[in-house]
Amino acid sequence: MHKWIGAGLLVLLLGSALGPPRSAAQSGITHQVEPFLYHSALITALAFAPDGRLFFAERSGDVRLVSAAGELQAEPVIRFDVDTLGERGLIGLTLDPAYTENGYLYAYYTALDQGEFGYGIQQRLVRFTEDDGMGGEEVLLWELGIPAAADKGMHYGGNLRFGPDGLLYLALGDNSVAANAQDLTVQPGKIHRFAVEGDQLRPAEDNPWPGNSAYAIGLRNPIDLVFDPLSGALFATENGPLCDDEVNRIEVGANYGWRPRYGEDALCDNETPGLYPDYTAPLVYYTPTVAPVGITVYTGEQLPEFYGNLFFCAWKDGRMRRLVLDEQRQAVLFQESVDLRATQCTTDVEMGPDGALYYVSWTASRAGIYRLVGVEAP
Ligand SMILES: [Ca+2]
Ligand SMILES: [Ca+2]
Repeated sequence: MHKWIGAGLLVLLLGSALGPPRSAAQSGITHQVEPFLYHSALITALAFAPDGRLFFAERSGDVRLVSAAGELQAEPVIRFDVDTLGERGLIGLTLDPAYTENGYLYAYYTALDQGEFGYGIQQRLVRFTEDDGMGGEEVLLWELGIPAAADKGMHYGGNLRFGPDGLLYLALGDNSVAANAQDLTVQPGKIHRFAVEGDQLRPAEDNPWPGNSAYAIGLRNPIDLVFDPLSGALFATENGPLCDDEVNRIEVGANYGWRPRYGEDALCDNETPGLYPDYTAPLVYYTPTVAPVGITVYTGEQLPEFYGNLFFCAWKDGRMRRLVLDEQRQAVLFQESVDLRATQCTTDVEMGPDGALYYVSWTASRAGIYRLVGVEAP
């Protein structure tokens, strides 16, 4: 489903659907919801520093910083000149694995055309150095021009993450052209894996298609990535058309099946197993769609009942899904919506260094960042 659009209306429609809050005793759940930061701008990605400070991306182009105590720094850390048509904007943010030593942050955004390519816009992956809350000059590591004629302002993905292998993974949507997802000569519609070498990104040496940054293909609009701390597996959310929203376990060289005329002259893959020979089944899928966005795995101590569970936010209904995985991390044993009281899980969800589960609630009132914290057992 399309994101970033019409959420105000969505909130009005959903406001009454959340139902009365359950007490901890009734539900057997021992968490409670706490506001962390009220903030009206649309936050697309959360990125914690090891010291508890939280960087976050606003879709309109600012990276902001909030202290572990919830105090927002007045000045943005850095401001990017972004295009916000459709699903464009600042949509990815992550810290370097050695951030504590080098202060590096990486961002992914859709930039206004600078003229030199003759395209409408560029998708850019940049790095900047943060020092005492302020970002230095951005360094362009990678960019992709989008032919204006083909682009509809939709499906750019995408967050970016460093894996346990030290390589940088980027989730790219298909730029509204389904054929891109199966075409290894173009980059949209895939998850890419790069080695960062100085100020350049190179395809990782053991990528499945030599010399190509593609790591997995056949994706329509993957939004967020998480490396499972328990297994090292990579999980990613994926947005299907009117069917097959997915959470995928991303395997090297796998094809997740998105292609032209999907769901039109053929049925959707997940309800028609065997339809597409190269198709890799998702961990779980949703038809009708819910628009899965931010994702994380919880491994903190505050919420022991959630340990090892996968969580994702759904843009379309504002619910936070909790997925309990099997020991091999290959299948979903159980899932439910988490009780968020009157808040929603609109975009990203991340575990903080304090072991609370933070999420973005973009609602008509009291929008901002909330967290699930543990409650002392009675
Ligand atoms: Ca798929
Ligand atoms: Ca996340």
